[in-house]
Amino acid sequence: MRTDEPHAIHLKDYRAPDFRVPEVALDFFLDPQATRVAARMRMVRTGAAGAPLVLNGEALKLVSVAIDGHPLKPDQYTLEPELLTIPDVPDKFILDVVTEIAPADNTLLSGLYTAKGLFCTQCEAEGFRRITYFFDRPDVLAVYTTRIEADKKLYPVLLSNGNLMEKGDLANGKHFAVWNDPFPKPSYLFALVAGDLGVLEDSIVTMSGRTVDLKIFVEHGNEPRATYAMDSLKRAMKWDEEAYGREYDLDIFMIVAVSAFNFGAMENKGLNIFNDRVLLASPETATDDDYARIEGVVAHEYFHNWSGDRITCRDWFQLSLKEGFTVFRDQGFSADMRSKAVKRIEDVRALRLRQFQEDAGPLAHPVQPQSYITIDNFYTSTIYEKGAEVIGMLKTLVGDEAYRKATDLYFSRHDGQAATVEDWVKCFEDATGRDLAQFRLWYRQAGTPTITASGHYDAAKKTYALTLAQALKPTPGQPEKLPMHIPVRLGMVGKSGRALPLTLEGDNAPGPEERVLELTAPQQTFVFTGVEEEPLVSMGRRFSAPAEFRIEQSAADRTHLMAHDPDSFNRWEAGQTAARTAILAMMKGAAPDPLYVAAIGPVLERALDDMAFAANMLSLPLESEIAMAMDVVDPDAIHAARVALIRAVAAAHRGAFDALYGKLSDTAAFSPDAASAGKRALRNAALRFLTAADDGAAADLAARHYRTATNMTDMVAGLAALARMTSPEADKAFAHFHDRFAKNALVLDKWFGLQATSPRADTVERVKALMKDSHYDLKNPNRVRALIGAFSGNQLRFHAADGSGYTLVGDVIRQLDGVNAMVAARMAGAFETWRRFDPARQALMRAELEATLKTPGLSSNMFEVVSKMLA
Ligand code: B3K
Ligand code: ZN
Repeated sequence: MRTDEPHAIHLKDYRAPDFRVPEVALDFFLDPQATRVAARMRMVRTGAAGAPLVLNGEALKLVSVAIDGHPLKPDQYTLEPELLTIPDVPDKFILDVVTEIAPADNTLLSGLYTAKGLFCTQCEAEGFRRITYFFDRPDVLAVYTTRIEADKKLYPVLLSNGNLMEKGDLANGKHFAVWNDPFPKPSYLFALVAGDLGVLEDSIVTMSGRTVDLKIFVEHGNEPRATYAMDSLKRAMKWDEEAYGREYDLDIFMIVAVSAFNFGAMENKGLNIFNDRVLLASPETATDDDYARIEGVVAHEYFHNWSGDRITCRDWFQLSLKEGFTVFRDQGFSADMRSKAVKRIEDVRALRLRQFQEDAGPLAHPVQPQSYITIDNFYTSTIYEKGAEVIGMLKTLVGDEAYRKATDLYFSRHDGQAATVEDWVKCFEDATGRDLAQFRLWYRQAGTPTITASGHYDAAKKTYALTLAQALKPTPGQPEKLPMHIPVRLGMVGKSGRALPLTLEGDNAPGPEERVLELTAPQQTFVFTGVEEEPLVSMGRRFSAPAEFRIEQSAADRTHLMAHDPDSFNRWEAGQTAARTAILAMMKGAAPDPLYVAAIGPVLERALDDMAFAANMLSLPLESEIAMAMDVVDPDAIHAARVALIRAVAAAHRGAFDALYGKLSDTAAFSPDAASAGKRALRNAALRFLTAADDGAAADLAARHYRTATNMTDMVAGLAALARMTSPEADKAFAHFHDRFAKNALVLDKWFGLQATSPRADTVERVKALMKDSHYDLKNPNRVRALIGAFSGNQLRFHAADGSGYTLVGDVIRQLDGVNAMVAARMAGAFETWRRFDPARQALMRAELEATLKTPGLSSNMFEVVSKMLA
């Protein structure tokens, strides 16, 4: 057990820094084992006279420190493991610090590290302090000049933020480059890359007519696999000009792809660094989902240039200010590039899967947390995805035009600043004149509100009274909750299938067919008049709030909405609710709901009208989504019932699935566009049902699908079907895939992942065997996530009743903690739902968590998540 319990940092303790640092000059002498960093910083006191200079530093060897050119003697400063304190400093001075670091030993992948012969940095949130001593906090903004010196043969490419000022050759086979970034930025946006890389080049002319060079650096030979990212970047740059009036500001924008990275990508000013998983794509190696993710992440990081870089966060409690907003921006971009309805469905699905789960468990926290031990643990779905939902609600409440006015105001008012969530909301109040006091609760209160609707139709008066009630359960540290300000978008559908006008009592003209009600009290009744027939309420259209919408509806009502709701999102939602209800009933012994099974008929008949949407209509709620609806989760029963419902649908519509599959089986050349991807998604959805029996015939079809595939999407669909089966066909296909892609790490990750997510009874054993595969590597986060991360998302097998899944993951996270604590702590999230299972499983999971907490030398990252889960 840790004795030095790490202490928490609280928002209420925020204090402005005592010094400004207008300029920083960094001089890097690169060497994998001993890199020397000479930092020169101009310091100006802004706080209390006489306050000491206290700088962050971690895993550094201090070589020398000097003030205004005078080296300090050891008694003039104190050095602690994570701080350098100089008690006596003037009000204005130049500080020179020389440190030495060992990038090759940096398995945490935070600060400066090497991977496959490449130097690269990751400084968000607190990695810069692993490079030199500094005010490693987001409210200290400096102009950086970076000089890099390195061996020319090994590291021909030398990059940092901003514009290239100078480069040249030096003696001993060395060379150098000098970069200057004129935009003041916090240290977390600093970046450096050095290595032998290929480059894909392009350029774009911005809205004011400036030409910007675009460069994507990749391993030699991978240049063609960066063309989709380049294309996405150009579209994103244009979109941000049109949708938000944001123009790019430097003369060059660069992206570098690296193979060892703790998460997706990083928005360093002018030099984004990407996990190659979200950058490289070709039809032979990437699925349609990969393409969509690349488009989204390239846009996300680019959009940060304004929402994050030009305007950054005052402190890490404001993280959602940049992350929630930037997610909202990238979601809008992807929706415009693809289908709005399908994008919304995917986003809501992801939100429910991760964020609702987080909100319902021991790690629940508000969009603006009040305290943390390790900020790395707070790059969560709540900060990102719920943060984006909060912005979506603001837009819904104020309308599109006022939204743009507010964001324009935000960008002009706070450009160059480190801002707060409060600054952001204030811009909405100032731009629209609305009072958002109650709305601010969305930032402060954790938990997913429930909105329960009940209606009363008065046939004689032709009125419909709709009562909406909101409730929010306690979450850790927040026993009492206040009522929220919730936009509820809705429509009413008649039994005939027509949309009914929504005229509220007191309106002087017939109302529209859709409107947004503002729920602000614990309970409110809205009376609609002129309602010609008893309506079915279509509530929470397009998911107008990150809430759980509840309304008493029969299976017949749901299947009616599934077919007739004019809002396609809610047609999908009705289908999901119907399927979930059916599966829950089947777990109690009911037969598959014949109404739901029949309702798939019309979906198939209309499938070709919007294929991507139809594919979503055909995809049943995931096992973990069904678990969310249970008080005590029974993973085996959920799996069995879900499979039984799929089989019932498959049996009832065999002919239609066959016909659809055949019709979509042409061999047009691959194109990653949304329409082509939708077609593949629909065909692969049909394959899921056509192979539902998991028997010999199913294996033959899946194997044929795999063998005849001309792109990775179809190969993976075939392989995913085979992964469910124990058959020679499956073994053959997996062996073939392995041999064909053994040299391609990203594709091999799929091979690991598909086996880890299999429902087969021997999955735990197979995962253990795969951990001994020569390609498995605890030091590579992508590989660990592909195998262990995927396995812990396999509800059926991770939660195996004998506890074998828990031990497997428990052992890995404890071992990984010593290698890469950030990734390990994130992976420990697998145990987050432990209290929602039966007592036997709870005890097994608890034992893993307790064993973890007792591990000697446990990181504070892991300590924080595990102790909170056990609290
Ligand atoms: N801002 C980074 C995330 C950094 C995570 C640090 N633990 C990527 C992004 O959200 O765009
Ligand atoms: Zn981001």
